[in-house]
Formats: sequence, C-alpha cells, structure tokens
Amino acid sequence: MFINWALQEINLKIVYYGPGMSGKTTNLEYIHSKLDPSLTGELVTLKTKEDRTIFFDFMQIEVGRIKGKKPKFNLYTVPGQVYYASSRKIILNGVDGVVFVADSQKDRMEANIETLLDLEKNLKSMGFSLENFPWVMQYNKRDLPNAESIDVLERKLNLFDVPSFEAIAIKGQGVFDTLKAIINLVVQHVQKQL
Ligand SMILES: Nc1nc2c(ncn2[C@@H]2O[C@H](COP(=O)(O)OP(=O)(O)OP(=O)(O)O)[C@@H](O)[C@H]2O)c(=O)[nH]1
Ligand SMILES: [Mg+2]
Repeated sequence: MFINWALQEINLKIVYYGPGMSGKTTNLEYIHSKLDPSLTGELVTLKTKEDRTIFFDFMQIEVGRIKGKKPKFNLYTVPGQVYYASSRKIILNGVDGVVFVADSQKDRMEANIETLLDLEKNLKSMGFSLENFPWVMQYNKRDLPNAESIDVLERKLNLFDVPSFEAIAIKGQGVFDTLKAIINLVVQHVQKQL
C-alpha cells in the first residue's frame, strides 16, 4: 500500500500469480477490454514471440473511495515460467492481495502446487503467509476436457479455504467475480489498517 496524502490517493497492489500458461495475462486483457477507459490506465505488457510474459503485465483501475481517499488498484501478473523465480519475487514486493490463477488441467496439478509453494515462500520472506493474507483462488480453463473436478482442486490446492472461482478467462467467465472478490478482501484489510 502506498498513500499519496497530497492527492488523497491510496495505491493498492494486486498480483495475479500462478504457473506458466494458466491464464494470468488473459485475465488482465479481458478486464482491460471491458472496463471504461476513463477508469483504467494502459495495459502495459511485454511478451516473448510465444506470448509468454517476460517480466510482468500491468494496468491500473480506479474505484469508489475508502475513508475519503481514492483507491487505485495496480494489477500485475508474474511470469509463470519456472526460471523467472527472481522476477516473481521482485513483483510481489509491496503486494496487498493475490489472485492465484490455477490451471484446471489434470496434468498441471503439480505445477499448481509447486507455484503455490513458491508463492508461500516469497510471502514468508516479506513477513506474510497464505494463512493470514488477502488472496483468492481462480480455477481457470474449466472449458477443457481434461479439467480436474472442483472437489479435487479444492482438496489439493485450497488448503486455507479462501474464496474460489471457476473461470474460462478466454471467454471472460469468472474474471470479474474473481477481481471483485480480491478487491473486497483488500479493501476490508486496508480499512482495518487506516
Ligand atoms: N482453453 C482455454 N485456454 C485459455 C484460457 N485462459 C487462457 N487460455 C489460453 O492459455 C494460454 C496462456 O494464457 P496466458 O494468459 O498467456 O497465460 P499466463 O498465465 O499469462 O502465462 P505466462 O505469462 O507464461 O506465465 C493462451 O493461449 C490463452 O489463450 C481458458 O480459460 N481456456
Ligand atoms: Mg502472462
């Protein structure tokens, strides 16, 4: 959180975290395509030829007010590929809330678990933990035939029983439900601190 007292603005950082190709960038692209341009900034994205995120994707959204201050949500994605571990750590710095975008496909279970552990490790190094931090789970790619059942996903991934959402990000399904949930959690959390 960063408060600009002169402008009465609160900057809050939400990071979309998850394994490679789970659909993090797709979430941001959909959000950006649907919101009124007056409420959002540019979507800044830097990709490889194969459309993989190199460092992060970024956009800003303005919503309502918290205790007279104007909140600005800065949405980031991390690069999911295993070897970008240090980028993920840097991007997580100063985070206020996380959306974990899991890939529902059965053969991505291990990658989901590994990335959750990577997230927990990085949060720990900042003095947080998945147990007491605002985060939500998104089970993406529900349209694919090899998608694991929600029961199994919940049992294996949602160990802290956080709010979870099914999504088909390429069609926008579940994208705004997920975003609203994390915004609400982050706002609740911040209101306690102000
Ligand atoms: N079938 C299906 N494909 C999806 C869905 N969401 C995203 N994709 C596709 O999955 C691929 C990867 O999506 P990205 O959004 O680039 O994934 P990412 O998590 O940003 O990946 P990295 O940047 O490499 O970490 C793209 O081809 C998307 O079109 C979905 O709900 N269903
Ligand atoms: Mg990406």
